[in-house]
Amino acid sequence: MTASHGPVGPHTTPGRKVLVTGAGGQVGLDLLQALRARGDQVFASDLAPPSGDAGLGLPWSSLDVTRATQVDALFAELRPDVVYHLAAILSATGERDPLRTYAVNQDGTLHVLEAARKFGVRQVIFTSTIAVFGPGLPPLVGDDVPLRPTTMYGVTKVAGELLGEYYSRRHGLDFRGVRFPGLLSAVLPGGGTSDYAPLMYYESLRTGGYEAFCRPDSQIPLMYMPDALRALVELSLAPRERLGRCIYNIAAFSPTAQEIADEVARVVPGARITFKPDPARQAILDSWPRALDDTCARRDWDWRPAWDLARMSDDLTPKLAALAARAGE
Ligand code: VAH
Repeated sequence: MTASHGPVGPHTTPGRKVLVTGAGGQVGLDLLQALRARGDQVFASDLAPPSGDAGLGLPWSSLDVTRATQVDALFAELRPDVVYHLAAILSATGERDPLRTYAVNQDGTLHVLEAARKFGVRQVIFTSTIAVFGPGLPPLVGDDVPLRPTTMYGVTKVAGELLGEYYSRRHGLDFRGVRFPGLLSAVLPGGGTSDYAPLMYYESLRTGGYEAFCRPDSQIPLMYMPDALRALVELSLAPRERLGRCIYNIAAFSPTAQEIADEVARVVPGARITFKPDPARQAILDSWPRALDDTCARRDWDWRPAWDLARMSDDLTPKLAALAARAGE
């Protein structure tokens, strides 16, 4: 279920007490390992903590972020220095139950920020997304392009960005975040619209092919998980005085779905990838950026992606092959 990407970055400020919300998700499981590898004292939380090896031997707490009393109680008990707030329902799942998505993503973020204020958390790191943008975008989308999302997921992520900035201004909370592209890793995604990209690899390995729910010319920014984890650590450790903003676009590569299919055919010979666009998810994809401008992140905290599509394919394919083999056992 999990993939180890090893230590992240050259930084050495060990001993931070770090709490991760939504730690059982696609980003969380790899982030826990990356934080532990760099010497942080890591505490994980999610609705239902995983059992056995899946919990990585870390201390886990059950946490429903929609319950302010639960969030307060956990923050009071642990008194973390830094909180990585990942708990969220993604775009595709979110459209099936918008009110639950609002409760988890919007109320949940407010509860985390409020608990951070009350219990002396020094820094909150927020995972935002390209889904904060909406239709009518320029070819290259900068940080300050108007935010007009069409999904409840996007709406709540915009609100999360603004709430965090409010807590930063009003209460001096050190709030920082990145807008993630669609992420690929050896942990399968859970209910996103960008899932066609990792599933092209995974289903080709598992079953010999995949019917993608988008058009071949669909194009959104994507990123390999090791870059995403490094961004979360490097942004957290960047000197505050260098940061001109709270939330940053970060980019790696932006292939079309056809280009990903061609790449999958290279690393999984014989893979049969077909396209059958699903109107709802295609409309979401068409409303998102084709490419992100990450100039501000490059300038303020020296962000640079290390992985492109081809290098990612070579690294990811054996990991997903092992996962697919385990799924078939
Ligand atoms: C989703 N993976 O598809 C998420 C995301 C790139 C968008 O944040 O909903």
